[in-house]
Amino acid sequence: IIRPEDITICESTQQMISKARRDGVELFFDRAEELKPCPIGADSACCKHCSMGPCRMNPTDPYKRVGVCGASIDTIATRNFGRMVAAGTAAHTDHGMAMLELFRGVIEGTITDFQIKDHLKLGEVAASLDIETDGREIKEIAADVYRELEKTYTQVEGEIPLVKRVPAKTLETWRREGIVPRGAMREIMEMMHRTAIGVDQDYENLTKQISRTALADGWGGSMVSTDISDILFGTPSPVEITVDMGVLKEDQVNIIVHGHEPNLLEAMMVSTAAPSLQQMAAEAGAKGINLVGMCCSGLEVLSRHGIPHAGNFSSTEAALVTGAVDAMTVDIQCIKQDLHKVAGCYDTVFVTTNYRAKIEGAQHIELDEHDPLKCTDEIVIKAISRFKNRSHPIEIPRRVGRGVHGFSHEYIKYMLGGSFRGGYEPLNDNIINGRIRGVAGVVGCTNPRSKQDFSHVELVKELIKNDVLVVQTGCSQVALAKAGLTTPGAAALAGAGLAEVCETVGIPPVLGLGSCVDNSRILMAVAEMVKTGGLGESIADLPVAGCAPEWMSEKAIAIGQYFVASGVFTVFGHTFPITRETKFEKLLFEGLASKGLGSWGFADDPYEMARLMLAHIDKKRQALGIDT
Ligand code: NFS
Repeated sequence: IIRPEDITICESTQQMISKARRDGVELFFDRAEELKPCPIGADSACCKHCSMGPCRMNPTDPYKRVGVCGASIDTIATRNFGRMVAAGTAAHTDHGMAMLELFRGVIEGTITDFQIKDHLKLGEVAASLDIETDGREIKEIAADVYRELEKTYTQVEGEIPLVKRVPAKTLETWRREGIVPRGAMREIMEMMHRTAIGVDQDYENLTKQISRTALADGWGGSMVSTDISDILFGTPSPVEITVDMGVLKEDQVNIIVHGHEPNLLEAMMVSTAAPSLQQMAAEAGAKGINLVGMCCSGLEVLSRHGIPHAGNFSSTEAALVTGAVDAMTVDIQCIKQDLHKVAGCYDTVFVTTNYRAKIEGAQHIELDEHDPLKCTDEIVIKAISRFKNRSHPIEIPRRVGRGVHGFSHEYIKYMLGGSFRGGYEPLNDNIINGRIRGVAGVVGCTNPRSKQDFSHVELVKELIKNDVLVVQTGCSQVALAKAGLTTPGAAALAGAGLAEVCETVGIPPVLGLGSCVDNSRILMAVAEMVKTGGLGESIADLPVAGCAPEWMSEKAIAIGQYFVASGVFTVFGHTFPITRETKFEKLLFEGLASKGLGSWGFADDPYEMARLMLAHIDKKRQALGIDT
């Protein structure tokens, strides 16, 4: 039996693993131990796209065999990779579509519980789409923005609207390569078609569609999601937050919201603040109602409103083991089916709220945007009743981390430039003069197959020590927040150059940008860096790199591919879903870069990840002639 400290570096989760063992409750860490991955599947050397198979190749001798239809290892691995990208892109774009639908309801007046909150952002989005704003009503502008952004999904010809934000030379490369997305629905559909039995069997041709599909996520669905969420709920600006399981309160009604779309948590904020429900909680003997987020839902409201965050993907069951959670409510994505079962062990109310994501046997109370409080009020009432009847001993880990988060790319511009000359010049200048060596995005999931948070934290420490400014999203951001690296004081761990910049501006060396769809903010930041000048003409010229050290979701593969296709060197950790020593591997790891795109990298331990990223940053500095 593995010791908790070998499973995770998160002390709260360690403590809850021990408690779960005492309570006889199985967690996903236990199953990860029992269920060993299939080595053929892990190397993507298995094809099950038709009933002549499944055909298993030999990953150690990949060209020895072909499938029954004759499919080569390159065809098989590329098709598998393409379907992961299609699934990941579908997840982000469908999330963006839901935000867009909400926006349409607000504009048409059928949805009244949400409003257009950020007029400034609406104006900026409109301007970036060449929509006239002068002297026009907010609703008129919004309707035009809606119509234009809808094309991200439905357009069948031409280029998706937000490629207008892509630096000219990068876009030129995409056009030359034939990978500019037309519309997300079309790209995902075509990806699924071309990966079916007997269609596209040329790994290079398939890889072009993989890039085109992924770009429909990054510069399409994900970006729409971020923009619309900012317009409806406000663009984040720096806010101090608390994180880790110590944010749960023994004497309060604890409600955790876990998932991805911000509307559930936004509605829950209103319900938990309602005087009548506060009163009901008080009558039940509670000192208040404590609303807490987890995973990306949590990051959306942490950035915008400073709501506390209890932990990342690998801690969702562990939070229930505290016995202190009165209700956990979920919507879509990264919700483990066993949460329902673990919640049951502690009589925690567990509720699914979205028609797209029910769990067998779990209670479902649907969130209807036309009357969102009906759902969230009901959940709060159930949580209060669970509080009143608490029958399990409670053990809440004491740890609480503090940090500053909510760095939108707009805010980075403002903060570095000051109110009179907002812009990316100071960042570029500091990169050119060498105080900052480069910028790295460290993002993505945690995974029970690698020690939780360990690679995220070690990698980021290595990077900042070497004067690399780190930007973050997703579960990775939560890992660093728990580790205390998102405070301005963490500049003490940075190299002298980066520390000087951080101290002058008063920022942490690790900037949290939000949820996984907010990786689009990183795309916007790198686009701004190119447009500001001095660092080359395309994103591929920048001294930047990306990494998802503990990834697990297909969404992460889609994100990785859109960063690569945008020109960023992107390293994935612990496993990579392709067969080594194949032509497809060579294309992803070397070939794409020679076409003017970025490239993939892979490493197993965080120090090697850092070494690869630093080497790439230095190579780019050298090419720019700024390798002082
Ligand atoms: Ni991203 Fe958010 Fe976390 Fe991974 Fe899942 S919560 S969308 S996929 S596990 S970072």
